[in-house]
Amino acid sequence: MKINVIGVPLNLGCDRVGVERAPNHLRERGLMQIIRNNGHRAFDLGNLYVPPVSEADKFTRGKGLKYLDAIVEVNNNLAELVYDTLRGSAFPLVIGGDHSLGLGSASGVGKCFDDFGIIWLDAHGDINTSETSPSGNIHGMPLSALMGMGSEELVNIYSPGNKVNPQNVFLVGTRSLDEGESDLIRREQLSVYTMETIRLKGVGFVAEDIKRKLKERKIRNIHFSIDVDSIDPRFAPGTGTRVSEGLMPDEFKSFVDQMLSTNLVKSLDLVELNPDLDVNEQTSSLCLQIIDYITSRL
Ligand code: HAR
Ligand code: MN
Ligand code: MN
Ligand code: MN
Repeated sequence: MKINVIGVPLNLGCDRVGVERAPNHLRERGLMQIIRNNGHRAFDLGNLYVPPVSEADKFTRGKGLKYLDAIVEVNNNLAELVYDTLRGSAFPLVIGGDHSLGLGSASGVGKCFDDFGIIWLDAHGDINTSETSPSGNIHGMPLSALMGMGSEELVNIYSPGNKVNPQNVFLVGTRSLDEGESDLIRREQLSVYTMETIRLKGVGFVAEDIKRKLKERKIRNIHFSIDVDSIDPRFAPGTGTRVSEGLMPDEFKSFVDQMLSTNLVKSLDLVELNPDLDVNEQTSSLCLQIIDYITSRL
């Protein structure tokens, strides 16, 4: 398969330095060779340009949406690159950077496949709006905007309006939700598989349930957005918003494996690795293992 690696050195969505270094950090540790060793034609499309910002740019569009203009610009470019990659029959592997990039990658996928679904593997919901966000950090908002909720600048990234049907969105590994996020989940009746559910029923059950819903809803294409903070911080400490009681690495792999075995996954994000916060390169090594594992199954 042809795989296009797209680096997104974005930290404006989490408002914390370090995460922007992840794409180059992984390249320097053999990222491209790992993909090629799995038999793929891999192309490194480099890093997207992130405009320089000053502290004064942080609140120019209101307190609830930090660095909005720069984040919109990066995501417009990312969406186009993901769309072009899919049109060229290649697989976009998007390496973050913070999770606000999910806005761009999923929007690019949505232009190519109108019936697509999103699997959001994450400790967090990332479905705040500017009104419900406690932080104003846009990496906590991409999923709501993709479903057409929240500020119109985020909703209208790349193309006007919502990108995905809430029925086609699956949150997995969730264990940290803000009040407004829980309200939205209830209101939209979203499919959420919390860590509590996973502990009760197992990842195997969750994967099967998602596969059943994919069939039921005739979803033919999936964008898989993976936040490394879904993994328990004992195994993945190098990330900005650690939440305990996460997935064990083998549970993570088993879930990823089951999703890839559907053959419906058409693009993938790996986000929120922060090399500055890592301990003995544990998290970056794990990310490379994950990429090896994923690309061995594509
Ligand atoms: N829910 C919190 C907020 O909106 C923190 C969520 C963001 N953290 C992430 N995203 N790493 O998955 O600010
Ligand atoms: Mn196409
Ligand atoms: Mn996230
Ligand atoms: Mn997260």
